[in-house]
Amino acid sequence: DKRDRRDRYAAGVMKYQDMGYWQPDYVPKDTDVIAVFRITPQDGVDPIEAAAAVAGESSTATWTVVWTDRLTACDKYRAKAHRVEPVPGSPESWFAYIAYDIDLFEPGSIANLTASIIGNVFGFKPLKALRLEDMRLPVAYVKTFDGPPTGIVVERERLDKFGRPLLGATVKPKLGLSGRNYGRVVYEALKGGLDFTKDDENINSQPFMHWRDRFLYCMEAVNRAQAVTGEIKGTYLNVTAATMEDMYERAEFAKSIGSCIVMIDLVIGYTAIQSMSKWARRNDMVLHLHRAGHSTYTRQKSHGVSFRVIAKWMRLAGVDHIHAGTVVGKLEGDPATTKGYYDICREDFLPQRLENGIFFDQSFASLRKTMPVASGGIHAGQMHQLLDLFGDDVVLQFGGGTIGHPMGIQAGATANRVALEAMVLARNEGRDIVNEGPDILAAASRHCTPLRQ
Ligand code: CAP
Ligand code: MG
Repeated sequence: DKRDRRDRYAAGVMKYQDMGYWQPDYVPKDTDVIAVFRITPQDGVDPIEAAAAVAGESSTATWTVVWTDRLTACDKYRAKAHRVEPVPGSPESWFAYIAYDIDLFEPGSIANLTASIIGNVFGFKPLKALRLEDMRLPVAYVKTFDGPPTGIVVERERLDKFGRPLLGATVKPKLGLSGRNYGRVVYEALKGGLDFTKDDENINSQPFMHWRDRFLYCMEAVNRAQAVTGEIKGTYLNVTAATMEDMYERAEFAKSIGSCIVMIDLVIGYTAIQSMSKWARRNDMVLHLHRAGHSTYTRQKSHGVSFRVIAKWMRLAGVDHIHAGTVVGKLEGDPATTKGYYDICREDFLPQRLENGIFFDQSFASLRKTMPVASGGIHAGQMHQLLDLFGDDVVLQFGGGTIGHPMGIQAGATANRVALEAMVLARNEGRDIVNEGPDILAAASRHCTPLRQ
């Protein structure tokens, strides 16, 4: 058998499907990890061979049979492509379902999971393009992760805010403000009615404002705003930095001066995210994740990784907030797909729903829930659409939509808060907020000059 395979290789006809990576009769076990990839083979490449190659290279294979395979339980460890079907409306592409034995993965490590599933295959020659669309993560594997340190329920209890979306704003301009001026933006926005303000993705510790200055001025603003409003307020202090040591130092400092929340960017990497999640869990802090950088690999429909997969990984890795899109704002995203992202963050059990891009039933095995964040080009005039799309468990974040208000930052915040309160009230009274939304806003604005403006 071995010699026969070698001869076939030498003749150029040995294929991944001959090596056991295509098993059309395989029935995935409850404990298997399953991935569905969108495969676009090169011209002339058989889609089944392309699927087998992805299964092979994302598990045990290299380009040829190796003698040492026989020293392992090779059939158990081979990933098994078991279903290949055409992508509707896309004649070049195929959905390939691949099952992986749970023992291929180190418990509780996103780095290890991703090194297999997206580690080697995306640059593979027989493929024109490859996209990881969704994954079914078995309960046995989900249970090896700690998940969000705080979660939606406990975050609301700490904030003492219920029955409505939370409101936030990203401080603008993104770069260039001094610590003192930055703190003024935070104070005005919180005093005007927002629950949170937020550092932007790219504000860390630049020459114009070192991180300690920002943290100190921001917390002074939070404390003053809490005193004048009688509400609990927060500001996401971005602790993203060059090293873990720096991030821990910044996070410790944020906690020591009374912050309830810290922020990280997706670009810090999976291991750093899991480390910060562990830190947040030990320190009773809320952990906000800004998905900075994701569109470099999530946006193309034929190549990369769907954001729904990133959202799943991040709930396991353990973030309390994650940016998940707005539908109506300045960044791309359609309602059905975005709903799928929100459900991944907020549901305990998610049934397969292809119209929302959910390929598999997925249980989150009682991991806490991640609060999705709608951010990017939204404003008070869209409040009815935002509330209808996302419901209550969401942070609505208006950067330009607060700080760009013609009457100033505090007025911008007040406009957002009044619009939200009016819309929640109307919804709770059973009104049709989608169709009556503009009228509801107009009525509320008769008593609120900032909203009218
Ligand atoms: C929004 C924002 C956020 C994006 C991120 C910006 O500002 O601060 O980073 O929303 O996108 O820099 O554009 P505005 P996403 O509120 O002024 O638009 O949430 O999709 O990751
Ligand atoms: Mg930003």
